[in-house]
Amino acid sequence: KKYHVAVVGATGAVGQRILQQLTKRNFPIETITFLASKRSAGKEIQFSGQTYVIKEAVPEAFDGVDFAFFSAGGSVSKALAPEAAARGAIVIDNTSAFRMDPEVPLVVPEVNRHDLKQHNGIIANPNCSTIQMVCVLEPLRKAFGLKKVIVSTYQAVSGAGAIAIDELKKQSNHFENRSDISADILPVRSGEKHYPIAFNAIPQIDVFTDNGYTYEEMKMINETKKIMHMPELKVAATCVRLPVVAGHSESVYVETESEGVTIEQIRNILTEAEGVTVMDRPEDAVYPMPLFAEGEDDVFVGRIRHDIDDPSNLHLWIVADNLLKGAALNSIQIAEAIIEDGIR
Ligand code: A2P
Ligand code: 11C
Repeated sequence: KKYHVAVVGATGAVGQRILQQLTKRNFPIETITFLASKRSAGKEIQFSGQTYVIKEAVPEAFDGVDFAFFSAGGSVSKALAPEAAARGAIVIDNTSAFRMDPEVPLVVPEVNRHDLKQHNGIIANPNCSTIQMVCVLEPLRKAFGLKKVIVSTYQAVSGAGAIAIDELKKQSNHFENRSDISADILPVRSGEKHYPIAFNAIPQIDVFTDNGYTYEEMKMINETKKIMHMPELKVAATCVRLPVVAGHSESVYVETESEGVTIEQIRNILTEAEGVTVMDRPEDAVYPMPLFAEGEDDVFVGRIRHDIDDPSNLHLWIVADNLLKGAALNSIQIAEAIIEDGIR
């Protein structure tokens, strides 16, 4: 069987990766529609060697669509995802619009594929930094139980969209005058203050919430508990933007329920885990890095160490392509799981 597919935000950083993944994974497409804002309507887009015309994303565009992949920002999803679902499409939404809605499954197939069965037309794709972390936490939970997770992230500019990649590119030419580079996008495009990202590290991703954490940090905290069905899990996060184009990195501290775990055990468990590649040979300077994770499907984990003071606890370094496993690939895997499991 083949399906009618729509891609909303087809011209964006994630949208472009969705097109790549649909082709690469040979997704069973009968017809495909490319949707974006009014600005792009009428422009041409290439897909699988053919030229298509982009249309404006309006409710009627979803008539007859089976799968609608959304990555055009939260407000577009809020307005149009229910319209698409009402027309019979299964929406796979890459924004934060519906993630914490109890009626909407929030899914990483390697972790909670079974939640797909509960969908009411909309399925949420988690935040990129959450996805790569839970892929590694879930096998550890199964083996040892988890009490607490403390994560610090080192995130790529592509998480903030194609426009942030352009800004890093421009600023990167200014090595000599780096203390007064002008900036328009980061940390938050709609915000009042902007800082250069080239030659810098910005400890703010998304806006601040009332408790002093940013939304990005609260997404990691709340989404992890929901995906893993562990409301009791203690999670803390600090999210930082770096001048990296693609690939988020994370330093993760994990408190397990076990009395003591061996590094060999951890490496074996993670080697067996679906979608995870262990890259951990410190003696040969082998560990995950974003430059080499870019374009790869898997989540890479390395620098696996004990807490020096407590052998139940671990330090890990986790890296993945935020636009692939963190977004486009996970979305396509959700659609594939729906088909395989006979949910559509
Ligand atoms: P457009 O190219 O027409 O602006 P990114 O995450 O890289 O910033 O990309 C955002 C994506 O969301 C783009 O494809 C953009 O299309 C799309 N988009 C932005 N606003 C709207 C809108 N109001 N309706 C539909 N798509 C939108
Ligand atoms: C970033 N994680 O790196 C964000 C991008 O909720 O889907 C993804 C935002 C989201 O800026």
